[in-house]
Amino acid sequence: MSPTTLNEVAAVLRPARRILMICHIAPDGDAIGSLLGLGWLLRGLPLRADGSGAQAGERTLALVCDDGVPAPFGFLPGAGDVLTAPPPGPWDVVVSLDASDPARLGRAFRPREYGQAPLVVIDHHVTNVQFGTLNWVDTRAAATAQVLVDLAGALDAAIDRAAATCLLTGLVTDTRGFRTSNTTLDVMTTATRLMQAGADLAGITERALNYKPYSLIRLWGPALGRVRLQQHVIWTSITQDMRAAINAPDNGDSGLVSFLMDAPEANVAAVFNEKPDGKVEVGFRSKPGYDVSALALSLGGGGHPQASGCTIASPLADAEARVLPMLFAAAARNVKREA
Ligand SMILES: [Mn+2]
Repeated sequence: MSPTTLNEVAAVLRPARRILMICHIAPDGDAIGSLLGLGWLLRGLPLRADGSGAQAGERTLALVCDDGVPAPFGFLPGAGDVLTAPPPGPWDVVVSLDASDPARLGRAFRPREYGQAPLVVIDHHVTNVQFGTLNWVDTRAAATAQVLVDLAGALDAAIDRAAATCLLTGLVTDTRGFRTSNTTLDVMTTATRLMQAGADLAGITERALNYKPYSLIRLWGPALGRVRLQQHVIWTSITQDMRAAINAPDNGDSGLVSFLMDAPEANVAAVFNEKPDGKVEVGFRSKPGYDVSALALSLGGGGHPQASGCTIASPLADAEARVLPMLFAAAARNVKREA
């Protein structure tokens, strides 16, 4: 199978009347921003009569995320339209956004219901397993939102203010405010285009990136109290007891693992987050030159060299015992120096 081109993806999407779009579970700003952003691009794209006698008319779009829209992204245009389960088909096309494998789509992914509809995978994760009929996976892109700006060009779709706001949110959150090592000139050029289209960079940064509710700031207290540094690995954990003690919601660590990675003594950072079902969600970060994507993949997760994650179905202490040796190995191996 030859690699998919952006024009092939555009050719499949352009005539489609009924489109189901799904982003990954535990969604971040790029997942939600890409889901909503593609929705706005397609709403603004005229649906022409296709010569088969069918009338030109409105597209039917369904935007789905198993876990809904997290609070920091509730301000995005169209956030209220996101469904937590797909409505009945049939669909002309199903699109997966920002997900490296089908398990990341959760219960929303129901391939047996798709019939002949092609599955279009649009992503930027180096760990993507190419599970679509068409796979447009651009690993040079800093965000799926950036890939969608390229797709807008191939579709000849106008980027209105709503689309630009959603897509810039994806870029801002995945690059932590244009600070990650994959923040290239292309990223900045794309961001400039989105600002020219009306997206408010400062507003997006404030609402989507800096968002830290009081309950989560309080949770950082006990989490930072047990932080450890060993062999250039910095890590901590968040237990259900800690959350219960301060009534903190079960929605991640809101950037704690990125904060830990700011320590100059560390090459690799991790936060072990105990979930209500007893499983442990682990977030990984690394300094440029170190790679946490391979270990996340080997643990059933995925991500990027500098940011990845996985879920481990064992108690917290067992999860730490299993993962820490892998972190020590990753922190000892400078992939840039070896290349
Ligand atoms: Mn992403």
